[in-house]
Amino acid sequence: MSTTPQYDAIIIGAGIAGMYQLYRLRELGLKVRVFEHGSDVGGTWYWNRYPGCRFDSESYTYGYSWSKELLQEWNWKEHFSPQPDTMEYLDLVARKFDLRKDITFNARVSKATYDEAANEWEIETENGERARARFLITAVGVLSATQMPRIPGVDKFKGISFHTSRWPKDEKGFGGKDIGMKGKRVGVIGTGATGVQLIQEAAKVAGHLTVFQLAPEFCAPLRNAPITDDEMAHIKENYPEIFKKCRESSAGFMHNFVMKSVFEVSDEEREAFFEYLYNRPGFEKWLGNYVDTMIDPRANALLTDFMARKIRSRVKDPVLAEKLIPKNHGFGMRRVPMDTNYYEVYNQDNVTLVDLRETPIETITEKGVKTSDKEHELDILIYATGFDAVTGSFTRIDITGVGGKKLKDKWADGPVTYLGIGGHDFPNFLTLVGPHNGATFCNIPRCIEQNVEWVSDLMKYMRDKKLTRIEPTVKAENEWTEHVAESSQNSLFTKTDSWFMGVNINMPEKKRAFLLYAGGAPAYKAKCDEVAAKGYEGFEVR
Ligand code: NA7
Repeated sequence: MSTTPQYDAIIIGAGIAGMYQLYRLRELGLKVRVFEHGSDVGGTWYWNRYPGCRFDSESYTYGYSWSKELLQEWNWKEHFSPQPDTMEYLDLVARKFDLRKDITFNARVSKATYDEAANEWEIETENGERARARFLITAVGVLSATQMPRIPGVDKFKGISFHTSRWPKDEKGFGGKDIGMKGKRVGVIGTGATGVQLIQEAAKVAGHLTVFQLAPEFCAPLRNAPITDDEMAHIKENYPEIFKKCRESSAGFMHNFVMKSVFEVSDEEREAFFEYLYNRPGFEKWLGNYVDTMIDPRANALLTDFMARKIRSRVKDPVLAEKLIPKNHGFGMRRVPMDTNYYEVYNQDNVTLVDLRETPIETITEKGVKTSDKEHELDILIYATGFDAVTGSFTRIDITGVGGKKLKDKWADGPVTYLGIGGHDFPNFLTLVGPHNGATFCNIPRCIEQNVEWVSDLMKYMRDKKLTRIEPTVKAENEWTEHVAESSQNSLFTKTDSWFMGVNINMPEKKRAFLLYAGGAPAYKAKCDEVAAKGYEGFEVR
């Protein structure tokens, strides 16, 4: 008899999605085990501990909405929560709902194989541990497969060096370790949302900070502030309205596009509205703008011009300002990093921008970074070079479905999925926030809750009806994959290269394909609800 532990469901990952899925399946009375690579819960917030790491979502729209008690118990300290506070919150959730007892930590799942005869999945961790379950649910995150740059010599540097998502832990708290940047020569490679957050903090303390920029992003002010006791009391009273607003918005935020064209208003009115949004907190200047700024290139050009003028007004040296203004994409066509004083950092004497388009990196050396014109000597070198986005957290696991078919091969030309929640030849395999899922372009916990609740209802349905196997049909997954492509056609996201499009300079082998779902969270939820109401239409269930 096999000694491999047996469960009703195995969940991979103990981040926001995995923690809630565990709770819901346990409530159904299922025997569940979570396998988590890290040594604790938290997912993204466990791994990303670099200084400056924080939400770009309003904190009170980000927390779980499913426990009224938790909503009343927890006090957010800032409008955009810093990583240590978020980890403290997730620690509270884990303790309050006693989640850790069903999680195996330090256990990276490296292999998952569907056993057709038994109609079960078997997983194997890097440590060689195995487990079996009828259902395999992935909660592996969209941005968790760390991607180092493919630059010669990355292992040569003798100083302190790591990727931002591997920042060491502060053993006494919830945040990252103080690695001693004070007074040191610090280098940061990468200027995406992560690099922008880190650079602002490093510039405060480094003796000298050198930023290696390949191509700039359009950053916009976050306008964070502490939450007063009165504000928190008001938030607690208004949670139902806050979550309702998020549910009704296209991306799960409190912001929604203004259903008006930039061309319907006068130049003065448009400029005044752009200015108003620029002074508002969070993503409102992106996701609360005139609707055509994200669809019509001419409308986007007006907003882009406004944002470029803002950068010019914030950077003293006009030549440097031009280097910081993106010329290859318009505002909001790629993920917008949120800043506090990012552009002002470049007015400081202790900060240098190295434009890698002018002087590319040739190699990393023992002492620092050698660009085509000189060697930049450093004590600390941080890689803020991003992730193998969305699909990477799947393809880095050896996942085998029916007849030995590999998920990696199925997705070789871009993902093929049904609802971003599963695929043909992979029965009983459910991908929370998988590629093409509505949760991918969303204030993520809002859409995670929809995903988890839908999967939990499915589990209950199957149990009540004594069904044991569910698999999307080829027709359904082809139709959904086409719908994903069609619904992104109008959006400007597809008109430039970014991780949304699966483009990664360090992974030339990755095919260009839209990895998210741009049809909006309400439309996605409506479709999932319709599928369930029709007895899980598009799936073969038996
Ligand atoms: P991103 O947004 O993928 O940014 C990575 C950055 O690193 C970006 O500026 C890249 O330039 C740069 N990069 C990558 N490889 C290299 C090499 N080889 N040389 C120089 N520069 C390089 O990742 P983040 O971690 O900042 O953010 C990820 C998401 O996390 C973010 O969108 C939020 O949703 C949270 P490039 O863009 O290719 O010009």
